[in-house]
Amino acid sequence: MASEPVSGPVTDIEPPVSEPAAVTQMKKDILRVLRRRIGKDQRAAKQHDWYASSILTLRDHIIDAWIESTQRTYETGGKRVYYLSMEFLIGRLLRDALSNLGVTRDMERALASFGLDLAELEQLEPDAALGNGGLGRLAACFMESLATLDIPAYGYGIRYVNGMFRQRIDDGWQVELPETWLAHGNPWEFERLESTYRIGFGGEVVAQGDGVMWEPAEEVDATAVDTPVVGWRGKRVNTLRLWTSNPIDPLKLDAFNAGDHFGALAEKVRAESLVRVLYPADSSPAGQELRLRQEYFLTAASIQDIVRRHIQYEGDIRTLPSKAAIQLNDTHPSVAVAELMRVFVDLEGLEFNEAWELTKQTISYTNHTLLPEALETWPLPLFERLLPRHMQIIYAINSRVLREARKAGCTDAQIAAISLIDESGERRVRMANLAFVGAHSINGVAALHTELMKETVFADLHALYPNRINNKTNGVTPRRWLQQCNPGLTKVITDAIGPAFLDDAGKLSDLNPLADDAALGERVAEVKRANKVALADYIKKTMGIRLDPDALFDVQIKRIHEYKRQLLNLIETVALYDQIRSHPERDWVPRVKIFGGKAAPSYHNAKLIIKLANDIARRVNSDPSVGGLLKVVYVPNYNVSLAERIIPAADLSEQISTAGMEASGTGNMKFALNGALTIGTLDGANVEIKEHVGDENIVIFGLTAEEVAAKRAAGYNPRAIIEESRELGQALSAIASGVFSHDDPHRYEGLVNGIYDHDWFMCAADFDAYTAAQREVDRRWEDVAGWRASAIRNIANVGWFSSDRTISEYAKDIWKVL
Ligand code: GPQ
Repeated sequence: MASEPVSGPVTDIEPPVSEPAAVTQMKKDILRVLRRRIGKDQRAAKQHDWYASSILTLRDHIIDAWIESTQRTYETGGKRVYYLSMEFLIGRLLRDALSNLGVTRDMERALASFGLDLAELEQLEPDAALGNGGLGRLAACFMESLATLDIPAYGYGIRYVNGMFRQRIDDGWQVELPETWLAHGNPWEFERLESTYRIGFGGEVVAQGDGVMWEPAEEVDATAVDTPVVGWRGKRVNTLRLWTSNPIDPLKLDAFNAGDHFGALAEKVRAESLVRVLYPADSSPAGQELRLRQEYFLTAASIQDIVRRHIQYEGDIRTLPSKAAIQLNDTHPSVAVAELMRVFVDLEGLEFNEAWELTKQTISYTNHTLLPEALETWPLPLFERLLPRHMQIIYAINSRVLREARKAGCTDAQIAAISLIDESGERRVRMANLAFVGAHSINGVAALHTELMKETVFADLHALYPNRINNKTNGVTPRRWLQQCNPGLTKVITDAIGPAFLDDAGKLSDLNPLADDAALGERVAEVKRANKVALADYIKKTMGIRLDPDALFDVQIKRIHEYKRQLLNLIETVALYDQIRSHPERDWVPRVKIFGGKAAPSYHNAKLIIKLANDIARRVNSDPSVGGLLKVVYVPNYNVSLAERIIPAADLSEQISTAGMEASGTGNMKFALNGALTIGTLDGANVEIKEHVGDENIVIFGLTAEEVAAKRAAGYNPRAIIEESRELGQALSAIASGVFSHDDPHRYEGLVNGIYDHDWFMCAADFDAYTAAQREVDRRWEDVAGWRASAIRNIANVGWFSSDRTISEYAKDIWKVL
């Protein structure tokens, strides 16, 4: 559809006889919205006007259920869940809302009657990319499952004006551009000026009566902007409440009148900079003052909102834990522990001891990484300058905790590890320890990760408080990650086992008895092929690369991080390229290696890995001697919407992190749900995926977490391993000597030397096992019926990884709301 006026009758929307009443109504509604709210008639409307009208029409459907849901919670006095997260990686909402309300078909038909294609309009919606990767996407899946399970919940986050950057690949290098997702307004959101709270920074603590009071030096206003979150079948609509910041005094008129036009606006600029951009560092703390300000801004606004709501309806702050469960998504909002204490003690006048018990009962914390460099700490002087009262409270909590530790017989070394203050160098506040001591529940995100939490980062805290750590294996919403992104497969499954799995993903297991059914295998394969053709078309159109849809689509899409080992995959790709050229007579399985992902702008090696992937792609794709047996594609600007295109088209899912380093992974679940086989290490949730799908339906390789740790302890020598493995040595020297980088032959020397010298992520140690596993994949692929049966067994057995299951565990064990 071009952006041209739609021809045909303008006002005549008399329904054809066969048209359902809902469609007729939808058509009327869209036209009314187009006229009244967009200010256009059918002749003048452009694509974007139709898109906005469709969303606003749908939004009207949602509002009634939203108000009803909120009302119901007030009336029943139910406990609410508050999910505090610096990231919500939502993606597009139109298809999600249509599908969950069950009106996709109606909307399609209504739009078709105006000559419009819903699928095209959907492409106009920008991704809401208020997150980096797994952690933010998990929060989005959780919001959807909370609504689906009819649990009253608020997500609290920040309305970043610029979310995750847009990635362009220029000559193979990543270039970061600001993503302006709000440029055309956001039809989903509602600004709530009445929910505005003052947030302070800096200043000093002064005596007041018996106690003290914080007098901040600077203040900004936090205003709520709400987005409805529709659950499956529209049962409940919850609220995602994102905070935006406003200056208290937007224009200093005296300064302006005195000619200082910039100074007059300084406060506005300062307030706006707070929510300007999402920090693009994944699994590594930004360490900058603005980030701490953002964290406090989110936390303080949310806590005020929670407390205000509680006092308004319950009257007594002491009953907060029975009406509110606050979940901290990683340590980013963990200053909530000190903030809630400040509210209880300084503002509500409670005793410290009582406040402390209430705080712990209200708060719980999820840990998402064990990487020591990823654990957030703040320099004490910075923390104290920005949040002087919170610093005092943290000291008070610390002295209490350390007294308990002393009483329990902890050694000095244990006490040093438990302390909220890291005294080993420049003194720093440890946010993970603060979250741990201030929470009644600390959970990991996969079984292995949770066990490692107990043994490593939290060993001493766990010994002191042995009942707090628990596991909640991650999940993904099957609505977005099966039904919406893969309607073809959804239809095939429904035809095979009926629709019950739509309401309970566990029922996908009804596919198990049919796994070897040739007819079903055929249909699943047809859908997969159609998805691969669609992806190939997209790649042809956007990148000019032609792909063979009958080749094995081998996909690694995720943030670029050394521990995720895209480099291992690339080295194996080079080795395979070499093998194909040396032995063209062999029966190679045609492969397409698809990569995608963003690197943190300051992460040098990650950016170099992107360049390497692109250098390899250029060389391999233009080499006629591989004869189309190998293609390498780096898809630019990987995001939620691209994941929705790529995952349904994947045959093989690469989950190859160094064992012990990926807390869970959630992409692994999405791929399996869409019938891809996994090649992976025994890391994160891969371990549990293997248990669910069965050893024959997954390809596991490499060192275990235990072996990795033992090897490190024993003194790992990658050079010796490389000398033993001809293939690895050859691939590494090809990369290091500039075979893929004629324009700058030394480009990858440093990267390759890192593998020879320390190889922290053990690419060398796992290389031979990985190549062997890849050849095992080839063998399985050649057994067409066997592969199809495996794909079906993957789909059948990963229903457990639905975020509905995860959320119901949180609800029962941690929040006590089910
Ligand atoms: N994760 Cl700490 C992120 O995406 N960002 C982060 O800053 C941290 C963790 C991921 C983690 O790496 C994955 O293994 C998990 O599956 C994901 O969080 C959700 O738990």
